[in-house]
Amino acid sequence: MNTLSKIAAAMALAAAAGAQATEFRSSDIHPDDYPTVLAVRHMGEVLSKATNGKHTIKVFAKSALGQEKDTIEQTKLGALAMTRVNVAPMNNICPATMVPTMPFLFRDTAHMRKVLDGAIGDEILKSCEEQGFVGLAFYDSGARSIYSVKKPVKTIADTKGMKIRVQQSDLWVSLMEAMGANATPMPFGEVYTALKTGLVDAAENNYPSYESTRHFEVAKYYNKTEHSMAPEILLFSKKTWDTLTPEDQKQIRAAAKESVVYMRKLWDEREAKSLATVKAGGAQIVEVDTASFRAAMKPVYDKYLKDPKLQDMVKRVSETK
Ligand code: GTR
Repeated sequence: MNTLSKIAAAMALAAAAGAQATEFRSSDIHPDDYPTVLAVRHMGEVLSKATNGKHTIKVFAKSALGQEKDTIEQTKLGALAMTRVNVAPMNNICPATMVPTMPFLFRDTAHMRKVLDGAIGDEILKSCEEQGFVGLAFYDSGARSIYSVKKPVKTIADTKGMKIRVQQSDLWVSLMEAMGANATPMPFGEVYTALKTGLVDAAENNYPSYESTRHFEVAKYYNKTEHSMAPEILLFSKKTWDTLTPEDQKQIRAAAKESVVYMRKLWDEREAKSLATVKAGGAQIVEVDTASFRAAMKPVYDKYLKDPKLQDMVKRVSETK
């Protein structure tokens, strides 16, 4: 074969590879009916339709492929194409994800959505690329509040000395320390037993997670601290991404964006449904003096926002109307 025909043969092979159908594997720790799982499945349908079945997504729910830290690692290596996680386990890896995690940053859901849908959201997603992740989208995760086993939390005096489970992120440890609590970082899947055996006195999450994990059965007081609106993030492996054509990448991004709209509707419905379920299951919803918590958060901002770029980002978030 002469050089030209060798090149032609190689190009034909590459084209055939590009046209090959690919099933992207994606992971989630939540059960099959959870909004994040349904959203990525929906994204798969949109993508399959847009690519005439060339690309599909298979979602492995219920931690089938591991806890969030494990699946992040697999995604970085390219062993897994996608993972849907909270921004918290990305805080130590991709510093800009700390911004939307910051305590009492967003005024409300509308503010959070506006920021994450706009330029700031894009900047944060893009910043994970250096670490090996293509950030595709943010999903809602509502507001996180502390739920406790033995006593309610009404002001910051009540969290003093409390052992509270947090996600695996240094920022989260400091956040709890600012409340006077002792933070215990651990994977999501271990929290039920930790609450039940007294390893921790409390944990914190949104209504849907409090409900789906049945944590409300062991920790009856759901105290509305609403201290963070740390969103979910959908990550694609940069290693896998770089093997795709620009057209495929475009379709994947578009399908991810579409799934955000779908997810929000599911999320709003699920929050209401979960609240009703936990109340019926005996949970007490406790009103909290959130100002006392808010006033104690300065050390967290000072410690984690030393980088002027992140400080500026926080400023722009506050200025977003
Ligand atoms: C949930 C979130 C999960 C995980 C979990 C946790 O709200 O959807 O991704 O972060 O909280 O607390 O570990």
